[in-house]
Amino acid sequence: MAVNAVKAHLTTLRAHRNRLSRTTMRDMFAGDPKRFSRFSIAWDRLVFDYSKHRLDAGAFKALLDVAKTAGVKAKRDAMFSGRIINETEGRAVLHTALRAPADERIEVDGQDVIGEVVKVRRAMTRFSNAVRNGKYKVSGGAVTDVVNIGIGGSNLGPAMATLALAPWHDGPRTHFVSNVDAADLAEVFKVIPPETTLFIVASKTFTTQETMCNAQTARNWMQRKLGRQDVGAHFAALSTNLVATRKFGIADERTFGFWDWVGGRYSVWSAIGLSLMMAIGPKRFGEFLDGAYEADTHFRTADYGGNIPVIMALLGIWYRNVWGFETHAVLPYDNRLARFPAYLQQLEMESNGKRVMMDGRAVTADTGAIVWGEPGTDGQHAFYQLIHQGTSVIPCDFLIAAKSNDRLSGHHELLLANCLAQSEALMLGKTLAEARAELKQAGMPEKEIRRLAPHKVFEGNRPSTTFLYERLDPKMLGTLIALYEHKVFVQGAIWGINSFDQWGVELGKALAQELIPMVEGKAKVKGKDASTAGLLAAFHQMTSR
Ligand code: G6Q
Repeated sequence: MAVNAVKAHLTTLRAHRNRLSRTTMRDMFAGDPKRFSRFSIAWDRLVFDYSKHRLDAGAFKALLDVAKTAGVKAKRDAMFSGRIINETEGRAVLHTALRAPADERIEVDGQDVIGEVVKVRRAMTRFSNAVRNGKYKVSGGAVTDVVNIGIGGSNLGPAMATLALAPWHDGPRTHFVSNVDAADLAEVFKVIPPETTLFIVASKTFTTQETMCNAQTARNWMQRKLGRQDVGAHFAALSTNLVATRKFGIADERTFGFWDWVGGRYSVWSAIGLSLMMAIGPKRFGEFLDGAYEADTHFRTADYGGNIPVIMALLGIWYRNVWGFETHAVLPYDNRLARFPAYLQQLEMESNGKRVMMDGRAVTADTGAIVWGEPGTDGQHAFYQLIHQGTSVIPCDFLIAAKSNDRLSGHHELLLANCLAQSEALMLGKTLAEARAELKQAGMPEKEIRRLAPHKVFEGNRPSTTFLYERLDPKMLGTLIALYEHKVFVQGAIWGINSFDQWGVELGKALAQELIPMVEGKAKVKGKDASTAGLLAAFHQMTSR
């Protein structure tokens, strides 16, 4: 029977919440000069600061007890060893095998998987090298542009990581097309030279509507532009479905496989990372994997109390289930991590947006938080107002590098100061007395002070975590992603849900399929609710004008 481990501890956790409600982080910092060292973890390249949370030793211990009750360690070991933990799809969950050392041995159904992983990575490396050094030729010679066509897990990972690692690009230009909206592909068509472009069709199933539509349009466009039918050399595939890739006309030597134990949103480490490998090269791609492996090792070996993903997960549970905070903001002070919040949105919300437990019974407590965010400092001039003074409390993750990858003097100091200022302001807030004193100091008359001061009060006591890392490089990016992956795993283990299926995506897909002939006007609108039927009628009327 699936168990939600929070339930057993709820009374204790609520008592801690009630106790902590009577104090503030400001007071806790004032009363404990060691608070930062007590509530932070320092690796050589990364500091994880969780001291700005509504937490003290007692509450922290109570949270660690939740992880113990959930048996996180045993569940973690089951995942790493290739047991079928994705029960609704009957699959192992082994994205960690994709970054494990070549001499490790992990079996699924008695078959070693590492050998297969290494084989595919070697093939990817050979192909990437040939494309990057110009030995692989398409109609117009060496490849200058690579376009990854894929959606969801087959897009977000490589697109996010390719942007994040732009300073390491020394390969062909890379482009990403995901949306079936023609605008996405049309904008890329404007900038790519057809004679020297390579399309990578990335789809685990090779049946995804949007991807297949974009891939077919890309092939037709190439045939038209090049004036020939055979454009095979301009296409590669990343897929587990060899029958479909062959049918599409992509030769096996340009098809890179993976396995059903790699979930879409966990697949950037697999062949799905080919576009990234082409951009930064196989060596840097290897460092990206190494960074993730470092996080895996930490997750497997550190005690709960010193385990970064376990603490990230418990803080999420603390706020979601005990304080009732619904959303979680990811705020990278790192412009090249612009797509990181979107990537985490999929990772967290598709994994833990579940309403039943592993055994099918309805969950009895809230699961996955709503994840959102944008890079700072831009967000400061937009939505931070609500984080500071709105009525919802939004726990935040701040991410920032100690060293910038760009040498424009003065910028990074300003960026870092802003990042630290935000978490400080959220934690400290500003009392009415402080607001009044400030206005008085500025020489404001008492009547005005009384009118304005309430608007200048910041409640404070708003929680945040800060990740300060040495530099955003391939290895660090790998580490950061893997830490969040394990956070999601721990939360799923505690809630007793399956973090590795995604049935919620299916219903919309099926209904879209059914609607296509009605949209095309090839079938009568039948069996639809009044709103859908009304919108279809209006659509047909507008398009007939
Ligand atoms: C991820 C999801 C989903 C998936 C896309 C694309 O975990 O399963 O986002 O990645 O639907 O699927 P294909 O790779 O099969 O085209």
